[in-house]
Formats: sequence, structure tokens, C-alpha cells
Amino acid sequence: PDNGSASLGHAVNNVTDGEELEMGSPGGTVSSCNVPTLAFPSISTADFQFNIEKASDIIVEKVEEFVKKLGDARLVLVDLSHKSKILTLVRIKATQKNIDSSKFHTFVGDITRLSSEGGLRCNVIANAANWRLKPGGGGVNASIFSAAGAALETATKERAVSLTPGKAVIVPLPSTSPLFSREGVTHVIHVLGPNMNPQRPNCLSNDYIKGCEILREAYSSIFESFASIVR
Ligand code: AR6
Repeated sequence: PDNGSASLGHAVNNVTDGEELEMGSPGGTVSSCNVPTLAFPSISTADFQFNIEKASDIIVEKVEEFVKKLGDARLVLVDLSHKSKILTLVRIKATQKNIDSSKFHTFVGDITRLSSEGGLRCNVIANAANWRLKPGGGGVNASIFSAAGAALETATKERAVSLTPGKAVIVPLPSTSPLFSREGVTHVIHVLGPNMNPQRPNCLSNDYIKGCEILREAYSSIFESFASIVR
């Protein structure tokens, strides 16, 4: 198997629980330099119950489209576990499509501790938010709001009070936030993905025509927001 065999950034070698899963090319010290980097979770595939096979196709399609436009910047898909099915699927499909592994890779780690625990500097992170842009609710949203402290909630309210599916909002993080001071995160991009979970608002009731359209729009929104930050 070729996972995890690529050369790791210097900082990664010194940690125990953040392991880089690159796509195979010996990319050098990917995590030590100051390349603008967006870390993003797989939108909608956990609490929102979106099909992971379909989601992985859309992630790879959108990454392929945007890496060409991003210049030096990098995209990193993050999930918590080495057993993550979405990371595995995306890694395989990205390799099949020959996506440049210096521009895109997958990474196992907590998105709120990428630098401190994983040695991966990401100046921007995306959040799979809820429509009210509220803390809590579990998943990556609860982790990001909790790690960022009250500063993120206040800054978010100044930008927007709600989101419609597929849309994103960029929130600059105040330097008082631990996510800024500890992890070097300067912006959080909240995005609302399509919801397939009947227990959550705006459930699409298995309408994957609409669902795939909204998930594509969600990734375009994230990547365009990131491009506008690094431009
Ligand atoms: N670091 C990295 N990835 C994570 C983390 C973390 N700390 N926590 C979760 N993931 P989810 P959704 C991964 O459920 O499906 C919330 O309640 C997770 O394994 O967070 O879009 C919101 O308030 C999965 O791969 O988001 C919304 O109501 C991915 O992040 C709703 O859930 C997304 O899982 C959104 O549901």
C-alpha cells in the first residue's frame, strides 16, 4: 500500500497523533513552510448523512477544478480517524486523476489542532456549519466553535446570522482566539452543506439531484472564499 509512505514534513515527525497521508509524491517539507493552506472537512457526510461515494466524487471534481486556479496555495481534506472512509475514497480518486499532491492531500487530525498536534500550518479552515451559524450541535462545528472561543461567535454574528444551503461566509478570526494564537488560523469559512438527515432542518429526502448540486456549490463557495482570502 502506498498510503503514508511519502516524506513527511519535519514537524510531523515529532508528533505522535497527527499523521500525514499524502498521495504518493515525495513533496518535501509540506507542512513547515508558509504556503497559504486551507484545511476543510468533508461537508455533509456525517451528521447530514450524505452518501460518501457521491461526496468523494464531488470533492475530487471540485479540488481538480480549483487547484488550477489557486497558484501556490494548498488544499487539505481533514478527518479525525485513519479509518475515515471519505479520506480513503478521496485519496484513491485523487490519485487516479493525477491531482498534484503538492497542491492537495488528505490528513488525519483534529482540524482545531492541526499545527500544534499535527505540525500542519493551515491559515484558513472551513467549517461544516448549521443554518443558524450557532455553536454546538456536535461534529466539526462544535469543535471549531469550542476551540475558537467566544471570539468566533461574536465575529460570526457581525458577518451573518444565517446561511442557506451551498453558501459560505468568511469570518476573520480575532487574534485573541486560541485558534489564531495557538494554531495560526486567521480565517474560518463557514459553509452549509446539503442535509439528508430527516432529524435536521431542510432535509432533501434523498433527492441526490438537488443534493449533489448543493454539495458542488458548497465546495465552490469554500474554495472561492479561500481564493479571495489569499489573493
Ligand atoms: N476535525 C476534523 N474533522 C472532523 C472533526 C474535527 N474536530 N469533527 C468532525 N469531523 P459533521 P455535517 C469530520 O457531522 O455532516 C453539526 O451538528 C467528520 O468525521 O461535523 O456537514 C452542525 O451544526 C466528517 O467527516 O458535519 C450541522 O448541523 C466531517 O467532519 C451538522 O452537524 C463532517 O461531519 C453538519 O453535518
